[in-house]
Amino acid sequence: MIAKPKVWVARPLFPDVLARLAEYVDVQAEAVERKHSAAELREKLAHVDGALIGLSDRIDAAVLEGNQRLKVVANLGVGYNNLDLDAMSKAGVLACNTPDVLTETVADYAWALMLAAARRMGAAERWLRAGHWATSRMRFDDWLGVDVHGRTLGILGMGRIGRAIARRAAGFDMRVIYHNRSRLPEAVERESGATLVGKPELLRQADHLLLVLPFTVANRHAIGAEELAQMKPSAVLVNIARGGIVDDAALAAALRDGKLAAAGLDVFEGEPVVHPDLLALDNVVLSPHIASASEDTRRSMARVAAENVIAALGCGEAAGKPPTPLNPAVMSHW
Ligand code: 8YV
Repeated sequence: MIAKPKVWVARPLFPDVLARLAEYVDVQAEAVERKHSAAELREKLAHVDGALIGLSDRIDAAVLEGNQRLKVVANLGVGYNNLDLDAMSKAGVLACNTPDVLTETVADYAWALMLAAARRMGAAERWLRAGHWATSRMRFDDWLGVDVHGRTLGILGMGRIGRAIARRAAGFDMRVIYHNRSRLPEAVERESGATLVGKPELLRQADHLLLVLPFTVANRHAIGAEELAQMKPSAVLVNIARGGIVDDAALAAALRDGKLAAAGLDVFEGEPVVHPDLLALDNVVLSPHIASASEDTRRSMARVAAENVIAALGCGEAAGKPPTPLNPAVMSHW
């Protein structure tokens, strides 16, 4: 009997997804959630044919050096700044991510953060829970927030998630502007109801600025002190992309000094550690990188990752045809 391929699952995963993997492969699943060091990744990946990993697991040339066995790594997320695709291609390792299945859920969450930050929901809830409502005389002009409806929504980065965020703006009678590396095809622009503008225009005109950029070297601190200074003091900034896109210290300073009204942040530069200056502010809504975390979507992400590994290892109904490869050319050398 031919031995089943071996697959390492680096984070605890839904039992039904592990069972699906086990139909075809020998599964070694971690029971505890944690970040793995380069040395641990190197050791684990040396003895398996495939792996499902989290965003905190970084796969680069050093991790892959000398690895003759590994064929596929599936990232449990759409963003893949933790994967060095060049190094993976050179090592003949297929990289896969989880696009599409999370688009609408992440767009919903971007709106939740925008509304919560604009209407000061986090601070209001903390105030109520602390018992202040019952003991204070709340004034008619307390808790005034920023309107969302009828305002200008700016989107930096107009991929699948940016477009899903834009589509929702029609229900709020918003004008939508976006900035992107390249202009969207006319039909897509029409469907999103969005108009392309330069980055300075986007910063100056947006009442609500949503960051939906992939994290690349070029996008590091795409929003820093200089960019924040160009925004309206009444504006709201929302980041559901990657922490490093925003200079968190500069953002905290702008929020503290009244240069920006509020922010909603799901991602942070040094996450899971959050900049203490942000933690000290009341006009920022913070969440622990959960934009894709709905029951259905996290299950779908896990399933897509599993199907990629199964198919890449030549098993299952789609053998040889993983659904969402990032560097499919490597498969022609297998
Ligand atoms: C994470 C994300 O994958 O898809 C992405 O790029 O950032 C999220 O969906 C998720 O939080 C699991 O770590």
